[in-house]
Amino acid sequence: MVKQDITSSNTELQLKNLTTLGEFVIRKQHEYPGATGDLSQIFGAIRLASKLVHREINKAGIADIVGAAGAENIQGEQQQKLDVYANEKFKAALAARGLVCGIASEEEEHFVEFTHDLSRGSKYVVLIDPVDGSSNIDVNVGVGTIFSIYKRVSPPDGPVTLDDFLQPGTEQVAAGYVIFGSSTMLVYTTGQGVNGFTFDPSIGVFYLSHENMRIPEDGHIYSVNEGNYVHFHQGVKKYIKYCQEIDESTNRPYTSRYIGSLVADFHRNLLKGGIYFYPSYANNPNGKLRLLYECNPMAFLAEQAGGRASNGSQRILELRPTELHQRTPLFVGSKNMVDDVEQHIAEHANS
Ligand code: AHM
Ligand code: MG
Repeated sequence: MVKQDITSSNTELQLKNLTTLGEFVIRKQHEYPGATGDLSQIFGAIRLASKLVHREINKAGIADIVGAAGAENIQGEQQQKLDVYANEKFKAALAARGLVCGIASEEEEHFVEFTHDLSRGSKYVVLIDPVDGSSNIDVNVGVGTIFSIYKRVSPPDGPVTLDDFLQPGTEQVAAGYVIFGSSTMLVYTTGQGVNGFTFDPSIGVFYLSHENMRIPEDGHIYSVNEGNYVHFHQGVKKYIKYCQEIDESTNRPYTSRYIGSLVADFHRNLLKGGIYFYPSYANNPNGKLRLLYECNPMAFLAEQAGGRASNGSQRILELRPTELHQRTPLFVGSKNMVDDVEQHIAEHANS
């Protein structure tokens, strides 16, 4: 991983060597003869909306953006003002470029078709969680935007259909997240590795800061809401106990870290090695997280970085979606850790 230094006192000189997100996307596009530049434009829209959300998040506390918006989304969860704001900004930015024919969002019950002339015949659909972990906003903890891009499967001259959105994760053209943390970063993949860009708010530009990100095969961090422990199935309980046992050869006990913000937990584990999991529990056989706009994009990123993502027994990317807001258990992160948890689950499948 190449890290570029922007902390030098001679910042102007250093900046000359930095690659911006826009330059990087165009450079990649030139590596593929026949590429139309559509994806570059979609990234332009995501970049713009991310900057607006960054600005708003950084005003949280002094502007009227913190707290509940007074409505519930389709999942029956309180919508935060920022959820509503971010949803509108991403929708508007994606609609304005005319390359996307519709989006599906955690904040909308149904998919939204873009019907203006500009979008007619567009080839792509976007699925998005505009602000994941938004309940953390009020307490100044990192949150993120998660996105996933597919080519539509319906004829471009007809209406957008549900099938355009209900595609398995293996069909993703690109996916990524923006983490609004101690700094804002955009991390994405188009299936050619994972790259991360750090936002310089003073000039409003994302710079390539983490090139070709790789997740260590053996991590030492496990991230789960252990408050749900009593409700977990036996295999998951046994795995948590395994993480806590002493074994010098595997560097156990592991460290427990849980922010409660998928993007932030995933990002840390991507950099340091670890596993994030949200299993099924009690009366929630499918866990909490949504397959299409939370799990699939993270699974694509994890695999592209050398990691794995599973629902406990199957590869997340191969699950066949049947509903827009479908949930699935998720185990994602360092390859060997996901292997281990799957093994524990299989061993205790009948207990
Ligand atoms: P959200 O999309 O409503 O924000 O829910 C998803 C979030 C994840 O970011 C996070 O990992 C998880 O829910 C936390 O849930 P819990 O508080 O049950 O641990
Ligand atoms: Mg979410």
